[in-house]
Amino acid sequence: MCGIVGAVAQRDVADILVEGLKRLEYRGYDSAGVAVINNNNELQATKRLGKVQELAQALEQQPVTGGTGIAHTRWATHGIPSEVNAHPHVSNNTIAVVHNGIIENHQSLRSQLQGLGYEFLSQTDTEVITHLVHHELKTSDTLLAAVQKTVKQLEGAYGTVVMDSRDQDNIIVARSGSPLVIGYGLGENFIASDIMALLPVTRKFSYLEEGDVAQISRFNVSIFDTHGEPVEREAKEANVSHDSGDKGEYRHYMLKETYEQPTAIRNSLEGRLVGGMLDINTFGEGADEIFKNVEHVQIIACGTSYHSGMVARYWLEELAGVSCNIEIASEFRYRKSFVPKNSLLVTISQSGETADTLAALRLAKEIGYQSSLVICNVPGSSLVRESDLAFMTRAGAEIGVASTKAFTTQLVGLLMMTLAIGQHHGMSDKKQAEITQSLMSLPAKLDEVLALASSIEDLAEDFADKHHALFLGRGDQYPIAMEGALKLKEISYIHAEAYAAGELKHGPLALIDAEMPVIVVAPKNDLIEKLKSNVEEVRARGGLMYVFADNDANFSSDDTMKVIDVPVCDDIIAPIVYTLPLQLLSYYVAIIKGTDVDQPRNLAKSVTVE
Ligand code: HGA
Repeated sequence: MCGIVGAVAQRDVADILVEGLKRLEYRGYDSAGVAVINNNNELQATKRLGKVQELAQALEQQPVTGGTGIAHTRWATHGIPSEVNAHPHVSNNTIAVVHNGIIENHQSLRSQLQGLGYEFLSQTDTEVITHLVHHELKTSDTLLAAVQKTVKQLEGAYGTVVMDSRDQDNIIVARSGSPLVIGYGLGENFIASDIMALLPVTRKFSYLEEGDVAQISRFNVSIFDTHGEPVEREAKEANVSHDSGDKGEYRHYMLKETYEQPTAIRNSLEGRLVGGMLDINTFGEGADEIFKNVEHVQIIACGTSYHSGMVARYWLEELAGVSCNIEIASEFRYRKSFVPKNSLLVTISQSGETADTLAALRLAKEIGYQSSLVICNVPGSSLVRESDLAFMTRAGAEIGVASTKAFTTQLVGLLMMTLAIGQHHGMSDKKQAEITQSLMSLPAKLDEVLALASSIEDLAEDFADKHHALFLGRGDQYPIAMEGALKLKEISYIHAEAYAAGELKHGPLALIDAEMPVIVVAPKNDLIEKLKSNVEEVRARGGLMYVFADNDANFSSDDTMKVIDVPVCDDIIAPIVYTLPLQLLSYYVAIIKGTDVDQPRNLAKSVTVE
């Protein structure tokens, strides 16, 4: 959350900064700002409420010039979205700061600084950094030293970039809890919260580690660790395409990313199932040894990733015969939990920077988890660097805030992990072959599902005037019902709940009437007769149902039920197959409701704050 870009160059950087912000807008979009130092050593700061486009227009009308600058797109935590609260924040017309994270001791620092005569203009926690740097500079030789002293006083999380209008040659950056990546150019260097922002200007990147402070100038980058000792952070070439942030022919990123799922899954499978055999190196060095010793799996995730983890629990226990628990990261990290013997901690995160999940991984290491594995879409991210093993989902850049291809490729990774663990726990050759074949059949199957788009679009009309919806599923389709409900909430703002269908009679049946559409995920499987009884319970109470089912499940449309015919598929991959129609349903409902599909209100991607 919150996107940061900074540059020290020999050319004007405003356009680079704004382009970077556009590429980071998925991280926050309630306001945006830029500050650039001009040739007279003056700060030119422009901020706008709303999207980066508003800022870009303001800069077109009143351009800023200069080779050193910082920029920010905000997702508010402290203080309402407003121009005053937008970053960069400035102290005494000299020090400008952008920040991602939360300064937890901001109130006491604010009082302290007010006592020293500093006047606060915004309601943000960030502004304390600005004045603190200004204050520390009075007794420091360099901006670097002032920032080093400042960060020692900060509690909480930050990725921050600081510049001083009197010094056009340097910007200072610091990381603790929120990601920052340095981009290396020729006679120019950059900083950003994500490499996406800098792909138009460089391919060479190095990630800052926790506690690092760095001085970035045109020809040099010096990094210091938490003790102030100089350190090297390996620079690597990124092999992501420059255009991966492009919407192409699609109206929204979410639709593009929904349609990319067959390709994303093909990429995710490529080279990993060699001759029908899983290549264990897919998970990294030492995977075989780790999987051999696993007796229990603890999955930790948030949001959509939590739902993929829930599906994995069904797979791990049923297919691999290994016990598995799953917990939301923000709960796990703040309670004392029992660590079963020989437990593997599995985290799931699209960005690899999810603050709660990262904190949970660090805690797990402290409390005795033997090994860790992450399912992640971003190489080099914090979770990848800090885990023993990693499965890279290869979904490609996902820009739509509502996750689509990241989710289904996570499921692919989790199914491969099930296979890998199962191989060490007596999974039969037949079962292994079945899983492998199912996985291989997925891309073509998903192409068939996407062909349902126009009939799902027709269905969406029925939801336009609804305020609530109920999603039902059983077994490994229960988490898919949850994901369907989350998607609908996120982008259409319709209140949606998901229930394991067997729970209906324990409460939610009371809600059923003609105003509460009920969406049922119903592939033909061992639970179909049970699910059909639940469907009858809804019908008997005047409920209207939308049933996603294959032919073999034997549902037929009537006055109270519309059946959407989903292609028949293997049970194992059915959770992945049934995800797509629900994504499409949410998308088309959101279109009818006229919401901002890619950037729904109040949300942001890459949740780097608690
Ligand atoms: N706390 C700061 C930055 C918020 C943030 O990092 N969001 O992701 C603010 O509220 O401006």
